[in-house]
Amino acid sequence: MTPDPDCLFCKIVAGDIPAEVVHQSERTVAFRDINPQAPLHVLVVPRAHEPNAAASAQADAAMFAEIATTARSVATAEGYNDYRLVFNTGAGVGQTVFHTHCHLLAGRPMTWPPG
Ligand code: IU
Repeated sequence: MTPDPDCLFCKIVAGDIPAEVVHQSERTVAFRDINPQAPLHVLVVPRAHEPNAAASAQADAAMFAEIATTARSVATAEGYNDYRLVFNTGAGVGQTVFHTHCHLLAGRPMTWPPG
């Protein structure tokens, strides 16, 4: 597992940049988004650097399940049964950090389709 020296989330995973970490496991880290879009807005990231969710799934098929169960644990611990998970994949749909991350959002009404 090689961190990308230019990757912000690799630096957060390494503890080189501070973040409010709410959950950690051997393979994942979950921390509060710096610009929250809901009362609960946490990013669940694999420690291993991959640029997006598909690349993480290809590298490690079990990673999606681990991200989903981590997100559920965080939501439950914060008192939410209902929540939304989002993987932006590609700059064209708003991905700005190219280290796989799952947005966990909860605590306000949400519309569909998303904007
Ligand atoms: P996106 O799906 O790539 O757009 O999401 C990146 C998220 O990373 C976005 O919600 C930012 O607010 C968040 N973020 C962060 O939590 N801490 C940071 O230092 C930076 C971005 I830069």
